[in-house]
Amino acid sequence: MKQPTQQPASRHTRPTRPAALAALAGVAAAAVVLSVAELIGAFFTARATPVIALGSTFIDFTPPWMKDFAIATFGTNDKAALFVGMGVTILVLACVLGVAAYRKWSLGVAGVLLMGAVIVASVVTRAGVKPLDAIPSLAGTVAGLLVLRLLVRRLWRMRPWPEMAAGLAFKEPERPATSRRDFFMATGITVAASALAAGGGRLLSAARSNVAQARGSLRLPSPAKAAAAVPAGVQSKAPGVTPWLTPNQDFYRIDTALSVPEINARDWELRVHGLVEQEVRLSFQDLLDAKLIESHVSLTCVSNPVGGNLAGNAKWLGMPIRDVLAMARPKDGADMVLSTSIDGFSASTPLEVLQDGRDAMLAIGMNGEPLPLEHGYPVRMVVPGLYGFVSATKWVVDLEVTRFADSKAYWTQRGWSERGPIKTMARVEVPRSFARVPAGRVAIGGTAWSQTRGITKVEVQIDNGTWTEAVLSAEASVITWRQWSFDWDATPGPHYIKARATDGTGELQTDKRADPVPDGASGWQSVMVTVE
Ligand SMILES: Nc1nc2c(c(=O)[nH]1)N[C@H]1C(S)=C(S)[C@@H](COP(=O)(O)O)O[C@H]1N2
Ligand SMILES: [Mo]
Repeated sequence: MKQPTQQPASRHTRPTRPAALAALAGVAAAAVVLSVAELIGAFFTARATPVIALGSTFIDFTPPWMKDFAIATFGTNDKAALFVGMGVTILVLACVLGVAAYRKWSLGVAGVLLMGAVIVASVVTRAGVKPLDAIPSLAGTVAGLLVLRLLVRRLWRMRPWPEMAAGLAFKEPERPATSRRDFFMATGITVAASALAAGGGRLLSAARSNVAQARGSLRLPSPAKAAAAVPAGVQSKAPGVTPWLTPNQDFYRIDTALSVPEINARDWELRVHGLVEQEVRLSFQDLLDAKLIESHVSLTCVSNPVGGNLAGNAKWLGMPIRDVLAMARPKDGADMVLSTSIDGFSASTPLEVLQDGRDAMLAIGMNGEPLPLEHGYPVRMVVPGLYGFVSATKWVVDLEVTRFADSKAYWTQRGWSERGPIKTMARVEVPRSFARVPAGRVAIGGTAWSQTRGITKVEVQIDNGTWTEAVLSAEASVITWRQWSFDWDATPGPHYIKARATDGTGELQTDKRADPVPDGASGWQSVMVTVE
């Protein structure tokens, strides 16, 4: 009879490249942590899964220069860039963890527990997240630890005896040795199961969410005060200029929300409190029943660089904020309204701006549709004349009447200004920067804005020639952007096109270059083109 169990030859195979295999084990364990949390997380708040919570925490700690850099470099792809960066970081840490666990198991345990603690800490500190939402991350951490143990043990069994780490609980000689193939099999199965769990978690949470469906079947009421008719000729005559009205799917999106908050309109409530005579609570039905207004308003992001496209123009439907404030009756001394979203973002808006005649509103509709989820469904703020970071709170749930001296908003705490009136800007859209155009008549055109002051003049300069007035398209209102065009008789060679606007108070757009931080970019845009 043959001896069935002992296979001394294979037991003494030393794993070739043990560090690489251990790193692989670490990566598999990290995949288990994240995917198990994702799967179980389908039954909890979406913002509480490790990847989203870690990313959100990272965003909150992002210094202003880095936010500025990210938006300047990646624009509205800044979130994708963040995920790639996080993925690489997690990958590297997981490799280190695997190697550490292989060398000394107690180090592996400490590493996994430390990562678990960081994940749980970032989960439970998210706004609107309940302590129970830590369960998916805890379960993921435990599962990751078990898998790491399983895989690392297989690696140890490939080691020759003298190298066995001292003090291991189990007696190795009695156990069968492991082959490389066995290790790769176990790792492969783990990674495949993780992918399945993560995908399943995704599908499950999508299926469990009915917010998108509820939005689809929502009927918007008609406004008590309709939007002023848009005059003919608001569109620039230059072909290729951006549409005057931005379709919802093309509207820029900027926010700190890695997973779009899903709020049931039926559960939505706005609390108005602070320095007020009367605390007010509004339900979504209260908004539907209120006297709504409709108005075209152009939004602009403070992070928009000169010539950038973080601006959009839409028709908004909503309840005037001054009507809400009239119910609450602000006390003397209040000068600011701090609006907060369900995920913790906040904006500080001057009280007087919300009470003057402009169409500041709690918006529920965008271009005739309920707000898209990523633009704040079910309710957001829209305030003409102010950059979004101090006014346009999406998924808004709380208005605190307070004072600038007492409270700081999200981005103000991170080095941006506390107030943000929009700066006058003329943008050249055609021809594009570095375009090659044929000689002869070339249509130059673009969009200018100076919300609440309006645009009364746009001038164009070719190379260092004289500033010449462009043709202004029709103006819808002083709170929407205004387009322009300019016919240029282009001669061969390289040329620079510059544009600048004058606002309704007669003030010329400043040529002083400023970065977006802390209160918006300025300067005249210059576009280089080659005429052939
Ligand atoms: N909840 C929430 N609201 C927010 C933000 C955010 O990060 N979170 N960003 C603000 C900023 S900086 C801008 S420019 C506008 C952009 O609105 P949009 O994404 O609908 O274009 O939303 C504002 N409202
Ligand atoms: Mo913004």
